[in-house]
Amino acid sequence: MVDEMSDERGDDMDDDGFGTYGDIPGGGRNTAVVARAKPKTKKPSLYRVLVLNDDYTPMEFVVYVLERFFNKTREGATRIMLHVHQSGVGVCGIYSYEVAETKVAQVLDLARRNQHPLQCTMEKE
Ligand code: TYC
Repeated sequence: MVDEMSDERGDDMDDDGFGTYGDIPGGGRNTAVVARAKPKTKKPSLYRVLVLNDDYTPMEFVVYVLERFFNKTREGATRIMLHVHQSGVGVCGIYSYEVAETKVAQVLDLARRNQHPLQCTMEKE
């Protein structure tokens, strides 16, 4: 058991070299704390939300999903839907992890409740 007030050598020397005021910021010396000039920030990773083609989901339902959850115009939504229909997959939008996750869940929930097999997923950009 090491007493808080003593050190490993068991003597009573204050080892920080700054006298007996080690608990005071700056150790009692005339010091100042300078903030970083540029705070370190991290851009959030982005995720693509993808919709997949299938043989059964009605085109109109996919267009509706793109309008409702991805804020597409009727024209934009139709273009994406047709691209997915022809190529197999398409990007609905690009979001932070949490937003992408929510949108995927909303699409899958609406599709399930309407008994459509529409699949939606996300991938890191
Ligand atoms: N292939 C579907 C059909 O012919 C339409 C469709 C388009 C389905 C896009 C899903 O993500 C999709 N009814």
